[in-house]
Parts: sequence; C-alpha cells; structure tokens
Amino acid sequence: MLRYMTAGESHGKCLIAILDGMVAGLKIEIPFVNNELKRRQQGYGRGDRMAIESDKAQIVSGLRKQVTIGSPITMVIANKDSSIDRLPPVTCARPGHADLVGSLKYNFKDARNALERSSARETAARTAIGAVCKIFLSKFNIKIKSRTIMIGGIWANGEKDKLVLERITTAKRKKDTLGGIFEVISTGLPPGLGSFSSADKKLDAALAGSLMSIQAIKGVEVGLGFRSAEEFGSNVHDAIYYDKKRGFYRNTNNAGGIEGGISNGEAIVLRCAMKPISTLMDPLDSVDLNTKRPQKAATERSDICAVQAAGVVAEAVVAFELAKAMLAKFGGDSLIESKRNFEGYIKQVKRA
Ligand code: EPS
Repeated sequence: MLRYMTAGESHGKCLIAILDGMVAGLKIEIPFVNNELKRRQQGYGRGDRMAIESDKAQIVSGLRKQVTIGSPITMVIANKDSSIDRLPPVTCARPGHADLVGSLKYNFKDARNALERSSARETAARTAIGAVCKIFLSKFNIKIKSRTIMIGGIWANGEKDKLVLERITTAKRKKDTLGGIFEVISTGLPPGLGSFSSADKKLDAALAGSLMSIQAIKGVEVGLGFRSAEEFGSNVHDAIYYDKKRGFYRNTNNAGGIEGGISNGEAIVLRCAMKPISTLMDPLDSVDLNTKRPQKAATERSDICAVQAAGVVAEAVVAFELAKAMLAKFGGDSLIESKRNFEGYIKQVKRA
C-alpha cells in the first residue's frame, strides 16, 4: 500500500516527507521535484516568507543513482527561517486558525506550539510527495493540472486576470485576506480505479478527504458538484456512447470522471473552496489564552491570498491518491511489473 507521512514545524530546522510503497525502477528527476516546490511558492498575494525560502528537496533515502529501489523515500526540505526557539509566544488566538483549539487540546499556554505545525508550510512536504507520485503517473500518461477559478468573489477570466489581482491588492491595502476556488483536472486515467464495494475504497471519498486535509480548504466538489442538485437527472447524467476506436465514451462529464466511487475513464474534475487566510493584519476580536481578557488577535507574517499555491498542493495530494489507487488496482513492486499489469487490463477493457 502506498502511504506517506510528513514531519516538521514551520520555523523548525526542516520539513521531512516519507513516501513508502513506491515501485522500484522509477527514475526521480530532482529538478522536476524542485520545480513543483517552486510552483507552490508562487502566486500573487504570497507573504514575505516566500522571498526568504527557496524550497528544494534533498532525497536522503530510497534511491540509488536517482532510481527508486522500493524502500521508503525520504525527502528533506530545509527551512531558511528556522527561528522556532527565538520566536515570541502567541497568546491571543487568531480566529480561523488552529491557535485556540490546538491550545485547548494539547494544554498549551503558547499557541505557537500549535501554529508551528498547523501552518500551511507543511504543504511543501506534501508537494514533494506529490511530485514523486506525478513522475510515477506520467509513466501511464496520467497528467494533473490545476487552475484558479475565482478569488474573493471575482471570477478568473483566463487572461491577465486584472480584476483578480486588483481584488488581492485591495485586500492587502485593507490589511485583509482572501480565499477562492480552484480546480484540479486529472486526465489519462483508466476506468476502474477505486471501488463501490466498500466505503473506504471509493475513489471520490479518498480524493475529497485528502483535499479537505489541505489547510484552509472548506469545500470540495466532484464534477458538477453542488449544481447537480439543481438540475433534472436528464441534464446531469452523462449519456454513454461506443466507438470501436475509443471504446465507451461520453460527450459530457458532469460526473467529473467518477461513477459509483470508480474512475470511468473521463477526466477527474475536482474543485475546492479555500477560506481566506486567518492571520489578519487588522485583527478580529479575541481573548488572551492565559489572562482570559479580551484582546485583538495576534498578527504574524503571513500570506494575503494563497489560492494559486493551494491548487499546486491539491495537484500533489490528488497525485498521491491516484498513484495509491493505481497501485491498489495494478499492484507491482517494480515499474515494469505495474506497467505489464496495467497494459493487460487496458487490453481487457478495450475488448469488452
Ligand atoms: C507558508 C509559510 C508560512 C506562511 C503560510 C504558508 O510562513 P510564515 O508563517 O513564516 O510567514 O506564510 O502559512 C499560513 C498560511 C499559515 O496559516 O500558517 C508556506 O510555506 O506556504
């Protein structure tokens, strides 16, 4: 089974990502991994931390001469700002962040103990995991892309998106923050990933769960999503056609590529709503954790808007879930074995 774990605090020494269960015989191009990390650092509205860090992964286990050997892959991303022990305590919890709940749960008097791990900096480690999974998926011609759809109520128009940039500039001027919506599209998938047989095998549930685990994500849609609730069934379900060359196909994809918890061979279309960043430079009312007196929430260096970066992180978690589902279906301890099993199944599906 493919699984991963990350460790590390936002201002600790480094972030660590361990990916276990990846096949042997996969060449890992480090520049690709680092480029994914760079993509995650970009986007209009990011905070000053992004100017300090230039995230790079060092792979310290699981490879020989850049090729996987089937053992756990460990990646280390150093933090240039590793000031965790020098940073001041945070006692006025920021509404929306994990400060208050984290302090109550772990019995902290200083919410920094909570915010250091709950910070979205952790997503750099997940981006590195996703990069390795993307390399694996690319061997099967599976591709994953994301795009920003809306920021703070302004819909992106695909060009320079002047209005979106203006909206972020306004948020900055008002010492405020913004969220938005982004889309993740995966193409080239075979039908048959995931299963209806048990709740924990449903592909849509796995994807939605991992997208919801990204910091600040408050909603996930598959395909037409919430809008499918407004329409007649005849307008929602994707009629089925068959062609000798293409096999079974659809002219619409309202299902977002998943029916019955199983990929149907169409593009998997996922959309996420991200809430605005919770550190506000003009802070909301809060209460001091220790004195219990009313006080404005703490301020920290932070982003104003990170929707574009969250899209890159979402690509990574989707890549992990799809790689996991591919390995669950096709197995294999080496890339050659997985590919052989995959190709045999594709022939079987085409014959159907
Ligand atoms: C982030 C690093 C953090 C934040 C942001 C994401 O760096 P710092 O707190 O040192 O400025 O910019 O984290 C949050 C949004 C958050 O809520 O903590 C990163 O690497 O993406």
